[in-house]
Amino acid sequence: MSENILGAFMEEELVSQPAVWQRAVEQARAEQLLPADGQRVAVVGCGTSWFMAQSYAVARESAGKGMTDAFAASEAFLNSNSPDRQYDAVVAITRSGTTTEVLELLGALQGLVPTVAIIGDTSSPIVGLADAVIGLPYADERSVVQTRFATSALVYLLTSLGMDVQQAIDDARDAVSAPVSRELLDAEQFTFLGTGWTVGLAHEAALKMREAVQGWTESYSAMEYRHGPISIAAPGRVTWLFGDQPDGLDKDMEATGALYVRTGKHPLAELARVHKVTLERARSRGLNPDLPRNLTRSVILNASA
Ligand code: F1P
Repeated sequence: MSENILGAFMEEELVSQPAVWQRAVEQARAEQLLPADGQRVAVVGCGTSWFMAQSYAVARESAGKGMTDAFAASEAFLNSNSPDRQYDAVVAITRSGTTTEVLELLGALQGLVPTVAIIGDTSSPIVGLADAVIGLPYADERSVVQTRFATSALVYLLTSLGMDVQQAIDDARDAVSAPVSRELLDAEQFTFLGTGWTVGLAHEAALKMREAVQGWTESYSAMEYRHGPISIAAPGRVTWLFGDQPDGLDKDMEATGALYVRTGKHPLAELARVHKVTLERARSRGLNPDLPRNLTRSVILNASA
């Protein structure tokens, strides 16, 4: 692999997702490091990791495993600053293990509430801060833009809830190898939609294209989309649904003239397909998603990353 090829790391990492997800499934089945069923859990992270936290939180609570809330680490209302809002455990998601807001939060929670960190870099400082560590070093990445760590962390977490992700793995094999159509490459704007646990995936897809393509993207819950944002849909633009469609949305989309993408494939595989589209859109604009503008692998405040 040549480092001169734009997004060479991102390509290798996104294509490896089906195989890496399989490893995450096996690891999740072999470990029991997450909070027990019934516990009140807060899940935290920043950026991509926050969106994975959102997906997990909805999936856990929907599966009847206990109250689960997701917070951006910088905006978390946890035991230390809100005595009325008591959590039994906090789960932190971070690829780097060096993100300042996550480290500060776990530091503040030490001795107050049990914490579990799900991480990519198993030599990072978060290892000394969290009470338990779930390491996914085989999913760690060299590209600044995250693909497989985030999705593998979510695969691990969903598997821990008893969700079977085999369909995602099967669908993703096609998703990461299928060619990207000219219409998707040239589209002016993308809006991503989800329902339930896939809303977090929609937010992540939109972030990916902002980071790597510097493009105009939006993301909503599919029901909320009709409360205003659908005005943005127009010919030459794309609206992409992850998972179930609310009644009548296809008819509403037809009237807009936008390209409506709704494949019926597993939502995680659809996110992997967005990764591929993102890579090709970045390349077609001469951008390197391994090194996006104004972004580092980890946001370390008051220091250079
Ligand atoms: C979180 C994050 C990423 C973002 C970029 C900077 O990192 O904000 O979401 O894409 O890579 O860092 P982490 O805490 O998961 O390492």
